[in-house]
Amino acid sequence: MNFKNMPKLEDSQFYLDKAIRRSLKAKFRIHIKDKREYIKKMELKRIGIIRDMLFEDFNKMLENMPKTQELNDFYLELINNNIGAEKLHENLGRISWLTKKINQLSKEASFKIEESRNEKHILTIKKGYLGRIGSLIKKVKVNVKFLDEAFKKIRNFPAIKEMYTVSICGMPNVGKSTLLNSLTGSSAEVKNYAFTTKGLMLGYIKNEGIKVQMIDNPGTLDREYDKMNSIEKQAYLVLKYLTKMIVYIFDASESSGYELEVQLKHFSTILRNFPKIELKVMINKIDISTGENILFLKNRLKEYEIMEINANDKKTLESLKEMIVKRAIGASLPP
Ligand SMILES: Nc1nc2c(ncn2[C@@H]2O[C@H](COP(=O)(O)OP(=O)(O)O)[C@@H](O)[C@H]2O)c(=O)[nH]1
Ligand SMILES: [Mg+2]
Repeated sequence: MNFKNMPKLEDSQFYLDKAIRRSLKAKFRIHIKDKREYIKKMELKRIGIIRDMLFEDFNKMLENMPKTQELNDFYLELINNNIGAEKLHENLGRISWLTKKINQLSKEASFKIEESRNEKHILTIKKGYLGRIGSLIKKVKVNVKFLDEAFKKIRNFPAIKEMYTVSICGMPNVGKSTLLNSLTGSSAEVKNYAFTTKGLMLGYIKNEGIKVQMIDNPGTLDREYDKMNSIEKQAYLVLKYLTKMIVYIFDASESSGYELEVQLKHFSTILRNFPKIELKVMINKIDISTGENILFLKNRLKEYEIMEINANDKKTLESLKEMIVKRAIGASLPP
């Protein structure tokens, strides 16, 4: 899902002003001699323009919103947490109601103008029409504002795809981003998705006809879900709903600033929260680590499959890459 095209919205009055301005520029190609006939045709034309323009602008707000059925659990929960699914639905409903109301009022006004035999009366009908439309537009002001805020949040959702997904986890500065870049190569779409610099980064491994999604997952899971900020929530939900394999990174050099014991504690938190996800353990930064530190980690992590790597050195990553691709191919085969 890519939400980058969700529109930025203006104040609701902006759309009405724009429509009225455009309607005042309406012209006829043919000359209409009779004054009453001219006014009638002109006002009918203007109402048509106002109706069409308003419909287009407000309907766009509805059309750009992905339908609930099209969204997976990950995005549904993001919406629920960041915006509120029910509130979003309510506000979209108001806009839908508005578009119907505009249609109905335009039809009624046009009908009355068609029937009218008097110029002054035509202009009175038009004035009444604009008055009613104006008060409708005022009524949806809060809804448009709400949707603008909601769309802004949705635009910042990460554009995660449905495919075999690997989360790279570990404490800050252990080498997650470096590994992502080395594994997914220069052709990968590695993007920073957040409004803060701590967003989720994505990359793709393409190999033997299979594509794997790699996510640099900054989640530290060191607080309750409700207390997490929006990026931490995204990171958590990626693990909860989308991750098929966790590649956990240890920094054996402790140059990240985190002692081995602290990293082991974090590791066990991830394990405890997501015991069912397949797990691979990387001992990183072996180029600048002491043999003692590497041995210490290996002893403490005996029951796991461990690889020793230097995230900057692609040669040390070959078997990791091979293993990921193999697992993704395995997952794509029917059971
Ligand atoms: N020497 C060495 N430095 C590394 C290695 N992996 C990462 N780094 C460095 O560690 C720092 C933090 O790496 P980064 O990928 O940003 O960590 P992240 O916060 O986990 O994403 C950077 O300066 C990297 O260049 C490694 O295997 N060896
Ligand atoms: Mg990073």
